[in-house]
Amino acid sequence: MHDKPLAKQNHQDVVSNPKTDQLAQHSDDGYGKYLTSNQGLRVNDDQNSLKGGERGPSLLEDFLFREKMTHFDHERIPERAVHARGVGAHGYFEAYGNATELTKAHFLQPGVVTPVFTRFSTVAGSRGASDLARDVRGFAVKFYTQEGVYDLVGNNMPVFFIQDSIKFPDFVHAVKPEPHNEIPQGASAHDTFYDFISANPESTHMLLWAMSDRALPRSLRMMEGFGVHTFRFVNAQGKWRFVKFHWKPLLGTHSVLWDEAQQISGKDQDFHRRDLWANIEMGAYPEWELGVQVVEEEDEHKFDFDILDSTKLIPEELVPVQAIGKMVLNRNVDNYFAETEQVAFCLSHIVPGIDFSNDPLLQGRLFSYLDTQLKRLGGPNFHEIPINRSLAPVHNNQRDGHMRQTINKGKVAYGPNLLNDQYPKQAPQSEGGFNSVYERVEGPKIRRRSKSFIDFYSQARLFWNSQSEPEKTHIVKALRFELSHVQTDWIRERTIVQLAQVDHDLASRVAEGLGMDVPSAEGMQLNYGAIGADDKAADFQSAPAKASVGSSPHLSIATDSPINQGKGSVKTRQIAILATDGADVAAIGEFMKTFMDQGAQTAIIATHLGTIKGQDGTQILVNWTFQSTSSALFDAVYVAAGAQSVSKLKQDFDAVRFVNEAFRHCKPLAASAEGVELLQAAAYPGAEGILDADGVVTSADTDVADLAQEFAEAIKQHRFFSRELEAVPA
Ligand code: HDD
Repeated sequence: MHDKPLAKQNHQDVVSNPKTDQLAQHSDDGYGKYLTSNQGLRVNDDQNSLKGGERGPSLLEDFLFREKMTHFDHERIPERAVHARGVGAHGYFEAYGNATELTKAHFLQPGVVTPVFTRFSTVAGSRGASDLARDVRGFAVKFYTQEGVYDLVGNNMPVFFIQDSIKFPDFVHAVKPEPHNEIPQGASAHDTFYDFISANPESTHMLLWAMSDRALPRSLRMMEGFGVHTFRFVNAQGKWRFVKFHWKPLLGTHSVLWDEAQQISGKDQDFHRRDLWANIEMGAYPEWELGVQVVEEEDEHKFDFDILDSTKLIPEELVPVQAIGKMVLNRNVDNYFAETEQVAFCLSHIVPGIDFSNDPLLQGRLFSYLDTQLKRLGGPNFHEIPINRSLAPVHNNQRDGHMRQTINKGKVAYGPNLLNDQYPKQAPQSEGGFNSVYERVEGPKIRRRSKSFIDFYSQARLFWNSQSEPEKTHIVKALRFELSHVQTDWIRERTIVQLAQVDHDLASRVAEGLGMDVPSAEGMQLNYGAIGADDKAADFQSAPAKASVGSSPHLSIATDSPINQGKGSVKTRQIAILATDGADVAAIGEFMKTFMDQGAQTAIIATHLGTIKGQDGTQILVNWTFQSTSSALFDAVYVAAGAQSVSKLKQDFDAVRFVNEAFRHCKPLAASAEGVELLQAAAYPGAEGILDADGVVTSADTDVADLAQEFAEAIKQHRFFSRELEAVPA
């Protein structure tokens, strides 16, 4: 059916794969080549316009000027309607071969390795917005399988804000900058968003996810991915089962604090894309396992929620996630625009062995993605753009259209035909022809939300109950921050009332920070969503969250949660070493070697760039100064020994603040010998006990071996939220 199967290969080999080879045919680096026009004409002078005399008028005849200027004038294309800000990378997916009973999809068969392209994105911000916004993250993976392109277009959260895609334009208009003044950029903390949220309680569950630490990933390499919807797996015997997709990061799932995120957005708005790029360039390839939750057809209704409702998830305690393969991202793009900007993900890109469910949010997406590419990428031939091109051969009767590349031979452009012996022929299922699963569909033609969807608060409560105390504190703080940016009182009040339907403690803790009590829901219509003009609103009001809702530990990203167990590592962690002239350079060298051998990355932060001279005269290169970087960009901080160095650092406000902030952001700190004095200097009201705090490692002497070991254990804990104190003079 197809040319040579992709043999199982290791990291290095997989860099050169059929997709890379296909893209290579379209790549050009121009080095060693003469400058030409787009027509291949070698250009002799590209620096001067053609004029009538050196000081004369420019001539219309100057076709080189016109071609160059015209192409420049049309370089910009519409940004994506949502998810405009993103970063992509190439890699491969290796099947574990344990899904053959579940699906006939070729890329999931034993030993099959498939090239992939993955694009991560934020949702609300424009293309130039900051990476570290509080937002949902897009997690879109394009599999170039031998049966065609398969797109799994997910997010880093397993549920969504709305139950029916017809509401998507409303939701997006509400979260995007307000239309009268285009404010705020890439943020949900404003009136229209909370007006929508407080009128559409179907969004309550997702609101809590968006206010949780999940919305502030430490790195795109350290976040989960979810297909969100219920899909179907179809096996070779035609048997189908419901399936939900998960991506589990091998580095664990970790986040930053909101104050830190704001600092990072100020210091480096490319924080996430730089992190991904740099780690791939260094060979620290990020990896995720693809997992599935499988529900038999006959078990569709065994849950106390509807699996076709995308505001609901299936707790892993009820249906465990089975890992069926692994994705490794191991090659950065050669050109951002050509690859990451022009990549087009469409949910309708599926392969035999995978199919859709009747989830009303999914159904609308099947239209929107294809539709939106027509405008953004200039027409129906976007599939021919190299990054979107299938590795499986394409043969059909779709012709012409803007920017058509393929030259379809012959006079037959229709089917059925006899002139061309019916070619290109319909493929029998035995030959990989795709056919939708057979499903009896019955019911009146109706525009109505299913009653089985009308429980807006129970899973929100499940999520809240599943959070650790620090995670709950972060959700409360996030809602206080967001609602304090809402100008309209009654929108704040309505939102608090919605939260009270989930959990009263949640609502009262948020209200307290807003200087208000929890208003009564008495006489308040809580749900305006899902209701047509002639519907009785009362029929669509949800009861408060079921008291019986327990918790699902897999929903917490605390270091000791099931999803992070055994994943603590210093690999790719950024460690700041604070030192200046007079530091113990020998000890610093030993410290750096210890951590770089474990795959961590270290950087020396000093009071000046260049090199610092150690107490023994040896020199070491400085990476940053306290003015050119921030502790927010690092995972951990070590203060090196050396009396002269430490006394200089103690006099430097930025050095003191660097430690102070890192402590406030609950990061692991370490110091050797005199270095301990800088930690003490950074203490602030309420943090007098800085040296005894969790995650602070010190040694009286300059021997770094033991200290490094203890510090590594602290770094594996990611953060020490036990010391999250209110009053910090940062
Ligand atoms: Fe969407 C882009 C994910 C609901 C309509 N969406 C887009 C991208 C991701 C998602 C990751 C960026 C793809 C890329 O990187 O190029 N969208 C989701 C998820 C949803 C979701 C996980 C809910 C489960 N989206 C959703 C709905 C609709 C859309 C309900 C409309 C019916 N999404 C779009 C879009 C975008 C898009 C307007 C904008 C750019 C694009 O498609 O390529 O078609």
